[in-house]
Amino acid sequence: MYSAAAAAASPPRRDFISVTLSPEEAVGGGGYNNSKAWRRRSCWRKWKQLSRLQRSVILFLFAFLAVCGVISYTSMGEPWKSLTDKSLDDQRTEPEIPGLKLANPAVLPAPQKADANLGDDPELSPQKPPKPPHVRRGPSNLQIKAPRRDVRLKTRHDTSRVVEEPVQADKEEKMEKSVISWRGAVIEPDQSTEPPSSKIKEPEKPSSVEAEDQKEPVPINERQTAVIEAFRHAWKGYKDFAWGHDELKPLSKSYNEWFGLGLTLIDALDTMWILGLKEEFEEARKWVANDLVFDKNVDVNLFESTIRILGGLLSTYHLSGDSLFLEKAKDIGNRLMPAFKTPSKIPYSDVNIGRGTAHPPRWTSDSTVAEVTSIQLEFRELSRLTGDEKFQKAVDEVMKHVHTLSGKNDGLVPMFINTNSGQFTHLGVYTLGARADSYYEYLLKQWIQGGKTENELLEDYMRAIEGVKKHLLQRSQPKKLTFVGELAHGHFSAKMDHLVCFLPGTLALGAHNGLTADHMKLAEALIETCYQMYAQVETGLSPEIVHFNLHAQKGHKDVEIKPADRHNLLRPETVESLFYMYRFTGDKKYQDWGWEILQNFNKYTRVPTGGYTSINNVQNPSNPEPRDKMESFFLGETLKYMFLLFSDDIDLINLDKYVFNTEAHPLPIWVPA
Ligand code: DMJ
Repeated sequence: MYSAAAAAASPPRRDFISVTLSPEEAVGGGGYNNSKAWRRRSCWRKWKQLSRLQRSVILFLFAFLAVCGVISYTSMGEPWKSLTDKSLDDQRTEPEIPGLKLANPAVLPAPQKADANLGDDPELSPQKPPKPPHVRRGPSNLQIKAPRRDVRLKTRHDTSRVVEEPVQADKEEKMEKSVISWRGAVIEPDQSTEPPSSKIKEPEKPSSVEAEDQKEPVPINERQTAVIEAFRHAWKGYKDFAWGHDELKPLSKSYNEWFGLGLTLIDALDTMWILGLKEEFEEARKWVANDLVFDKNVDVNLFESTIRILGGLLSTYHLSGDSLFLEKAKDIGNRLMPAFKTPSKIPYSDVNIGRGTAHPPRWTSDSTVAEVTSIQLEFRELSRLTGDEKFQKAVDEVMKHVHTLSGKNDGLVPMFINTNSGQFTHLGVYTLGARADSYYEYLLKQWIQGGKTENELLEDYMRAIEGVKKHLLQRSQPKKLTFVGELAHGHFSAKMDHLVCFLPGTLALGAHNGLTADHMKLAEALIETCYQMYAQVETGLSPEIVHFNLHAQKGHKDVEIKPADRHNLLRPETVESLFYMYRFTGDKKYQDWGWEILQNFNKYTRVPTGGYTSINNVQNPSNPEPRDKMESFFLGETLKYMFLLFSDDIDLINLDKYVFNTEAHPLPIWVPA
């Protein structure tokens, strides 16, 4: 601290810098008699002996040289500066992955830096999404806290199977703090999604409770009203003939039991909440409170019960704030945990939730890759809500392990993984369809859920999309539709499952979260293809699988359908992607396409006495051959995404606050406290 009294008492400090500049001081400054001083004095004398003209010339020369010096310094500095910038850029695009050229370069441009694309096409700006023509009710102030830091760090290092090199860990740590980058995706970690603090926290509250700033409700429009009507009709069938059972059989007016856990009812809970169906919701809630019992000697599929039941309960808890749903979620979560007790910690496919035992299917010790890697959003959220790290630890270990496995092809994964060895099996077959689909979806969504800090997930996702471009993308004839085929032992097949239609939505979500705008271009091309999978078919409904024509043939469309593939199970993937595309672009054509699809569901799958049914033949409008089954995801996903697609309220499940699990149950994105 500066004190005025102390300053006055102390002797003045001599500043000898003035000696060299002031001739008076230099001359009269006795006592400073060394050779340097002498040389300075003699220079001064010589200067004094020069004529005025000579001095002026010398001064002018000095001034001239000084100006030249400054100019040449700044112009030399530029190359150095740009060199430094370039080397930083190079570092940002690490790690380089060989062979990332597109299989069909004509389809899409090579990946570019995100910010480079921004200038070209502001509509596709990943950082600033285009303003859709929505009625914005203003941002809500949801504050969703990330899980305790110690949970996440421990899981990263505790794994017994994955031994991390300290250097790698160090590198990761550094990456987490600075710029996240991967081949063209340069992302500054969001301020609002910084890693959480290491403080131990109380279990978290539901997001609805923390939502401040409630806005005026946006009125429901005509198309949304039509979705509500469709939902009510489906619900009527379920209520009348299948109440409390897993699935409605609308034609035989009965039900199908799979796990015996009221699957449709639980899957539909948050849809009812979102659609504003209070009465129906209350009735269903009563059933959950009084009749939903997990203490049952029954085998359930880990993946299906996680995404539909655990996911459904968690999202309903968040939307309603009703702790009943969290209690039920904890119960089923705990009962599913025995699945992870395997030699490799890759979970078994089936669990007996009453006995607490787990096992693989009878014919193999393999699990499906999509299944073991698409339960993470739910278990991680359960850890965050309960403060119990075991759920997250178990599923993070699976991801960590899969990250290190060999047998991938440019980020594309095989379809099976062995629960004993932990290795991929049935190598050489790569698809974005059944058995692999949601692996890719959950890489991106976990990264988003966790606040965009878990770089391995992003790396694997980006690598995989490059793998898709390199090996699986082709264009059909005659319409030149971009589609995602399959690769079996080096042979390309032009087969595409309807399930793959989740991909445009996922790509668009990635672009919205700052990934390269190139992904958005691919999303736009693929959603057109998915729409054509409906539009080119006689009923206007997509079959389960299509084959695309690679060569133009007179009278042939792009889409060919084999007899065994012409069923439609009321699946959601195309409508799901239409929803994302509309949210991010505001292009009404996506709503119109969804509207056509809803009308065709009504025309060909609606059962007059209540409910909707899967059909066997999308190519026969006069007899689509009803299958007598309404899948739970029709209520859980298809109708929910329809309702959201037709909505102009971007705060109706805001995609910057929620991430949908693969069964369309929205879970909060974590942000720091
Ligand atoms: C749903 O259970 C989920 O969307 C899952 O990821 C894929 N299959 C069905 C819907 O088609």
